[in-house]
Amino acid sequence: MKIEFLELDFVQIPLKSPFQTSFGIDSLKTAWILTLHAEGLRGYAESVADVEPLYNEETHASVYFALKNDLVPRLAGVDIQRPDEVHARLAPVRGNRMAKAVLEMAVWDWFARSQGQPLWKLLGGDPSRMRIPVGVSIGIQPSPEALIDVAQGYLAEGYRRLKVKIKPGTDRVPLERLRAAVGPDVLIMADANSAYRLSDVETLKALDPLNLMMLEQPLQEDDIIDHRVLAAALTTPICLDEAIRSEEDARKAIELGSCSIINIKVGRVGGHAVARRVHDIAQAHGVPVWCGGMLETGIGRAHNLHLSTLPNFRLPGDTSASQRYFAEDLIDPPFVLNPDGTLSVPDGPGIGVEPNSERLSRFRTHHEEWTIQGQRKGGGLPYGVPTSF
Ligand code: OSB
Ligand code: MG
Repeated sequence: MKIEFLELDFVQIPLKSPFQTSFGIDSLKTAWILTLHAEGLRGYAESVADVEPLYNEETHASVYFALKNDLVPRLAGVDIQRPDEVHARLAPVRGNRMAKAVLEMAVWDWFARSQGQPLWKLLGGDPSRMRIPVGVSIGIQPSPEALIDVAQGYLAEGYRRLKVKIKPGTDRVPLERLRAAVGPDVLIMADANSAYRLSDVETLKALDPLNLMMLEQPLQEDDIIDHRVLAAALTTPICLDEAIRSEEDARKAIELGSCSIINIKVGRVGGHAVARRVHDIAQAHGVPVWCGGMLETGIGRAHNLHLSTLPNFRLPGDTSASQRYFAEDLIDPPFVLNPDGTLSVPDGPGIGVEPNSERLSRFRTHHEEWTIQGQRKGGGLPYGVPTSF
C-alpha cells in the first residue's frame, strides 16, 4: 500500500464538564484527526497532543510540523507491506511519539479495513476479550463532597474503578472521604501527573492505609530513579504513565523496581507496534498493564479498545463511554457502557467506527489536505532553514 493523500482536521469539542489535573484544566477537547487515503480506502487516527506542552513536551503545533517536515516525507512513495514496518521507517526521527503514533495508527486502521478484519485481530488480540472492563478518570474536584457526588454517579452507571486526580494539598483528605463514602471494596486509584517530589514521601506514605490499587506517576515525568526509591517506601503499588515512552523504558523501570504496573497509551509510546512491545515486556516480567486515555474522541478510544484485547491488559482501563466526555462524540455509533462495566470492542473492519461527517464538519476549525509527494523532508519553515534535500 502506498499512501496517496492525507486529510488533517483540527477539531474542538466541548467537554461535558471541565477536567482538572495537577497540571491544568480543560473544558474543550482539541485534537488532530488524521484520515489517510489509499486505494479508495481510509484509515483514521487521532493525535493525543494538547494545546500546551504540560502532560509532556508535544503539542498540536509540534505534531503538525513533525508530520509535515519529518514523518510524512519518510513514507512518501513507500510501498508499505505490513503496518508494523511504519515504526522502523519513522525510527530515525527522535521523540515526537504522539506525531508518529497518529500516522502509524491510521496505517493500522487502513490495513485492517483493507483485509476486512477488525483491528484487534491484526494486533494479535484475544478473541475471548471482546468486552473491556473500564473505569473512569475523575478530575480534581472543588471539594471532597463534590468528588463523592461525581464518583457515586459513575459507580451507579456501572464503572468498575475510580481513578482520582490528585495534587499537593488535594490528596489525602478527598481520598479518605471518598474511601469512607464508597466502602472498602470499590477499586480506587490516584493519578498525580508528576506533581510530587521524592521529598514528599511522607505525604504519599499517608495514602497507604487507603488501600489504593495503585498510585500513577507521582514523580517527574521523565523519572524512573526516584520512583524506585518511592516504590520501596510505599505499600501502594506504583504505576508509571508519562515516564514509559518505549519498550526500553518499560524494561528498565521494571528491572529497577520503579513500578509494578504500567499504563499504556498508544500515543505516548509512538504507536501500536511499540505499545504491543511494552505490553509484551511487561507480560514477560509478570507486570500487569492497563490502557490509559487522553480524553480522546471516539476515534482514539476505538484504537484503545482494540489494543486492550491483548492478554496482559489485566486491569480496568481509562477508556470510558462517549457520554462520560461529550454530549456528542465525533463517531457513529457512540461507545455505550455495558451494565457489567465494560465497553464492547467494535467488530467491524478496522477500528469499527467512523467520524460522523456532519459532526466532523461542525466541530472542525481547520482542514488541510496533503498530497504525500508534496511534503519536503526538513522543510516547511519560511525563513530559509536548510533542508535535507
Ligand atoms: O494522566 O492519564 C492521564 C487525561 C489527559 C491527560 C493525562 C491523563 C488523562 C486522564 C484521562 O487521566 C483518561 C481518559 O478518560 O481518557
Ligand atoms: Mg496518567
